[in-house]
Amino acid sequence: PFLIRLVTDPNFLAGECTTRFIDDTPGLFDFVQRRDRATRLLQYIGEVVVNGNSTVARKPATVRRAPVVLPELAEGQIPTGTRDRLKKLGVTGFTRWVKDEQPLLWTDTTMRDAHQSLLATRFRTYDLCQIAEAYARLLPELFSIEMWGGATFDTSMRFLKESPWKRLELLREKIPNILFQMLLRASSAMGYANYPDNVVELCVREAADAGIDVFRIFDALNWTPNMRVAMEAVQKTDAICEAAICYTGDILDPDRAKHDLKYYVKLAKELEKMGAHILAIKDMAGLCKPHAAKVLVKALRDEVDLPIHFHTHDTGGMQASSILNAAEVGLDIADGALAAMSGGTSQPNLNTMVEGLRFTPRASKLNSAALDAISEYWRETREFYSVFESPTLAAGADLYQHEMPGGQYTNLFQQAHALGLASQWSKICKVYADVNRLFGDIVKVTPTSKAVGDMALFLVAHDMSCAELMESDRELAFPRSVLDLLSGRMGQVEGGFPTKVRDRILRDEKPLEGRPGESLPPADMKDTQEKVAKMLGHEPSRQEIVAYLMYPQVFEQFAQHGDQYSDTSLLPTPVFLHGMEAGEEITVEIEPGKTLIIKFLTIGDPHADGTRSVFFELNGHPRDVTVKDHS
Ligand code: 3PY
Ligand code: ZN
Repeated sequence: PFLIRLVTDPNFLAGECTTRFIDDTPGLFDFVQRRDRATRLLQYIGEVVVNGNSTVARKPATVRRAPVVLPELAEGQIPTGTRDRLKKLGVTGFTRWVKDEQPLLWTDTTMRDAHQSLLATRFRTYDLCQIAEAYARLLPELFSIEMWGGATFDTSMRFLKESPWKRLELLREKIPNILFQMLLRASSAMGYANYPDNVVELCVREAADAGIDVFRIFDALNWTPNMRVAMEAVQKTDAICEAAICYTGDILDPDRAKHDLKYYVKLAKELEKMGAHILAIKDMAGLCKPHAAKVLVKALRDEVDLPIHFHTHDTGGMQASSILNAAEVGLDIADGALAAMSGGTSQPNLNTMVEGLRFTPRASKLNSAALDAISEYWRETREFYSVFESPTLAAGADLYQHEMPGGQYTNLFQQAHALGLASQWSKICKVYADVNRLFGDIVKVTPTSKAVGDMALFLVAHDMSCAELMESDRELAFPRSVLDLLSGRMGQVEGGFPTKVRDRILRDEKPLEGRPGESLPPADMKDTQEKVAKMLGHEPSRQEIVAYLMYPQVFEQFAQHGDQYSDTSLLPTPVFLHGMEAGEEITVEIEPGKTLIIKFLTIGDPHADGTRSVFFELNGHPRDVTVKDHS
């Protein structure tokens, strides 16, 4: 069509075809560009129709294709919310308001932790954006929406082939009034290893500029020196620095003195001194039992002058009681997930907890009907992701022995399954607990939980107990994460790792002294910029530089995907994951006002060279693409 347009253009026919003609006819290249994006999208759909999407291990028998019906929304101005209040009062005035507020405030984690914990972090921006305006209009009383950080940065590029930055930008546009919250792994930022200080600082600056209001910062070993760089970086912005104590053990158990009440109070005071604006209790494994929650929150209330925000996972099934108990002794903010995305390894049910507090002094101003309507959207949307669901894994009381984080629980099971060890699941849980003790009873959360999990799988696969490991001096290729943990590359633990264990595993490797960030050379930003520019063929934005610094290979593959197929995040989820069905028609808005109507017709028989033609109609005109059949 480009050539046809060219040769039928009146100026061309009149012999005017010089480079000037091209310069003066910009529409020509718009057309090429538009056509090119459409072709690349068709190529993508064709690839998935013929070969499947590699993110989806096997196609389920039935796939939900019907779009989800959205709640009806009134027009007019978006109501004001916590973000407007933060802007008006500044951080100090805002946190004072939080402390003085009588109702318990709520964070909805559905857009981050809930799908991270239930669906391997696979929710796509497409589906998050559809419901965003409903949040802004119907739930302005939410304290915050947790929608970024944790595993989302990695998985969005690695599996979903979409930009985490674009997600933030699009949601921010649609929800200007409610605080956006992210989970930041302190010196590991949005990654799994410690990064140089200047990388952590850049991550924070860019995230704040792009619209993050609350940074929940934790260190996977509760080692505060490793939180300082991230906390100070947040304090230089207008955002809220929420510092977390990671809860492990059981403050009620006299035999678990390492992580007792005194330990947490001391930690909280240290974080307050370091300038935290809000204190989070990050109970990533759902271990903080109902009575313990009351004791802990009461003590922290008495000893620390910061608002307290409680995050837990419902793996054991009773964490709503912990939140409601904590609410009785002055908890300020709690995390929940909307009903359809709650429970199990996710957060407890926000809808029913809000009802649970109705007619009490801590009753919320949130509208229950609105919570239910939005939850209904999530219930239906979840069906798009059925392929990522894990079988329900009810935790037994052994949860309090192995202490696996919610996000890891089903994941490790899947890993065990892939290694043919699923039938030994209860043994893996037991060995996980043994490995924790072997390492000195540590905090287990990304990335330290991965090291403990990898070691447990390693030992079970080698049919070896912790005691046998320590008795033998056989040379073994330990998982990389285990070496990183024991060598101090994930940071230090108070009192250090047990020397004998460290020596047995590290052998001749010398462990790192002090804070990893101190010995890591700063990233060379100029050099990085040049590398990324070469990779992309254009000057990179600072956001692209951050994405590259976090995950160089994943970012490169993501950029290649964009080159090859253009922006596939615009496709509806069933199409992105499973392709199209014969006769199905979709509309894809590639930019405001530019819509493609794509109808999939059929796949042709294989050609001699192993390729197939895939036939479509694009805006009513027949089009086909050629795809190599890998079957
Ligand atoms: C993460 O780091 O992604 C977590 O959710 C830890 O709990
Ligand atoms: Zn969590």
